[in-house]
Amino acid sequence: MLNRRRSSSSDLIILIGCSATATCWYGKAFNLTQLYSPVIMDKPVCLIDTGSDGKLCVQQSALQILQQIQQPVVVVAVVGLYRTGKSYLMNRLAGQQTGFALGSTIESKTKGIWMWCVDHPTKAGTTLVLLDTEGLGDVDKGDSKHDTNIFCLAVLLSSTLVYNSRGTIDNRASLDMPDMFGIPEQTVRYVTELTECIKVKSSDEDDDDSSEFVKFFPSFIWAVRDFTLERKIDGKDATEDEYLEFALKLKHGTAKKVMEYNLPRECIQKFFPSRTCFTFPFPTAPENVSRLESLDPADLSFDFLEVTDRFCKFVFHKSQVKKLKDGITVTGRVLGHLAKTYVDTISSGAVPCLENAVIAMAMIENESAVKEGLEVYQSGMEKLKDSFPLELKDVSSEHQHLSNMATQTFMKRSFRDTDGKYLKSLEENINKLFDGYLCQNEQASKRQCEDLLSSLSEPMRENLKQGFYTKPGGYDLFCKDLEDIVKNYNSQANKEVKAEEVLEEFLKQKSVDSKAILLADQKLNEKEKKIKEEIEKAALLQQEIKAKEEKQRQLEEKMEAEKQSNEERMRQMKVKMDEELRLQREEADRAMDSKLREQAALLEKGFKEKADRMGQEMEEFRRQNAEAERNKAREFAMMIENSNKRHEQSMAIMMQQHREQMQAIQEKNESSSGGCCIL
Ligand SMILES: Nc1nc2c(ncn2[C@@H]2O[C@H](COP(=O)(O)OP(=O)(O)O)[C@@H](O)[C@H]2O)c(=O)[nH]1
Ligand SMILES: [Mg+2]
Repeated sequence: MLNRRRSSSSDLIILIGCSATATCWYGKAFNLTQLYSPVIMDKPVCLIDTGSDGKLCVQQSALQILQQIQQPVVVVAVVGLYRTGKSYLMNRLAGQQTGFALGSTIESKTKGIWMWCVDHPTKAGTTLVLLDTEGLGDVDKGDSKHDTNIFCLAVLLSSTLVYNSRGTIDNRASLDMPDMFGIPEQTVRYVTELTECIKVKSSDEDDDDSSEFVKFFPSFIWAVRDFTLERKIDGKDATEDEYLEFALKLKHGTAKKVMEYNLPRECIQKFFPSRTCFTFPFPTAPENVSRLESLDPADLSFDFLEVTDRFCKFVFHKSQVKKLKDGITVTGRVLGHLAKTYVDTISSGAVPCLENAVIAMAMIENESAVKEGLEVYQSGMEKLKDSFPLELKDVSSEHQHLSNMATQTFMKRSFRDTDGKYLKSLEENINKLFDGYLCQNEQASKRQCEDLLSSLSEPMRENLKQGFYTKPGGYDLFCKDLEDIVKNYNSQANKEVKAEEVLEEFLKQKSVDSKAILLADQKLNEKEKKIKEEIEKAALLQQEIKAKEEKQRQLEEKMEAEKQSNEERMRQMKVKMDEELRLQREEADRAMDSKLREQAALLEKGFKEKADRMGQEMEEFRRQNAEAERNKAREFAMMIENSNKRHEQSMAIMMQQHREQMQAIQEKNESSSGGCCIL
């Protein structure tokens, strides 16, 4: 782990590593508050590698790191030919001199995809994930499919893709056919191959759905290294971005050569929602260039430092948090799952599909969201359990509070729970737990009430043992003692959930003694005994009714708590639904803006036919967006309806119990009034 401290004399930030002192040369990009936040990794690790079977595989240790990152991630991936300074540039973004291994021989160092997670220097609460890829077109590998896969994964996993190339658009090329970023045309095919390597929807297997790429593709930065020419177009100075647009300019005509020339350019324009260019001058004297990482910043060219600084600032300020289809934010944890899903798909020979990835992510995340929600509920209730027995209203209100918190926790992590399956699972599990806690509270209450009665009736037990009540007038004495016990008990246990039930049981037990005492009491004649017996029976029944009524009241209280929890759940679901719809709309608007810009550019440059095609694409886009919104709204409405139905059903069950109890009470009442001559 690194220690960071601020240099006292200047704005430079000194990063002290375990092996060397590294200077953060974009110094001012940091501010003090971020200085002391923890650095996640002190060096990069391999994220995606080639296994012994020659297939791509994800490194478990890297997944474990991502698993711990709960923050949203900005993912910057670099791609391009091998040995073009990609790793060096990524180290700059990490604010370090060393980190990703640089190749100083002809053999490229980076294999597969390497990852470095650092605190985002400007976006608090966000992690910057840097992905350095193995260079494309390494002749030694002789496996172009492998290159395509690496390129494809970089596109799929990043929110900003840095397309790195060395060399310039030479004079000859720039006047006539600028070669693509100085990269041989054969490497540009990776972009055109994306249409076959990435699917948006799983359903239209053979359809080309690349017109939708722009919705989820990363923004695009072209980094041209060792750019030694003046940036001039038609003799006029051009900005870096103008230069990029110039390089991407399409040619008129339908000849095969023109089409081949246009295709990758069209793909870049169509697929990537935004494009920017940085032209880096030669970094230092030629004899130093192979040991760039060990050079003092003072030995680097001022212009090179200036562009690098501007590049880093641009990435820090403009790179967005990685989003999944439908605008869902990607955290480190989700990025790990995403990498695994895509790599597994590619290794199995299938084509990665954005829609399927979202479904897979949603499944993993929603299951975890249920677990997290339950943990919140359970840990809160476990704490409450220490103070059992409690009044029902106290248990219920804490249940409601924790259930709301659990729903909030669930909502924070879950997404695309369109049929409410996971929310339902959370609800059912919480209710199961709640029933369990209610039961434990009742047992604790029962124990407490029984203990109380046991201690209050201790003298009576002693009297019974001694035969104290076995004498004329003994029954009245017994009744008096019993009355005192009940009075005392009621004053001490009246708030206990089990108070009435335990008392009912106690009185039933005592009625055995009472009957014997009454029978033996010679002070009373037969008629008086009969009357007393009936009075006692009526009192017992009264207690039974009281206990049943209390149970019924408690059921109603539970029903009310359930009703309120359900209302709160539905409210939170509605908020979530609106948020997801908003994100979906935002994503559609962004894509539409990008298409409108492309269309305007095509029209301006006289490509009417292409512009018309784009117009049709947009029409189709609008239709799809509207349909997607309608579907989402319908799915949510159905979910809420199902949830309400579920709630109504459980209410109906409770009401049925309620009715049965009432009936039982009524029947008791009728039979007792029929049998009792004195009431
Ligand atoms: N000429 C030149 N060399 C560079 C530049 N950046 C890095 N290098 C050197 O190029 C070699 C390969 O760099 P590296 O970052 O490993 O390239 P990668 O294979 O694309 O990752 C190293 O010796 C670096 O010192 C640059 O902008 N221009
Ligand atoms: Mg490298």
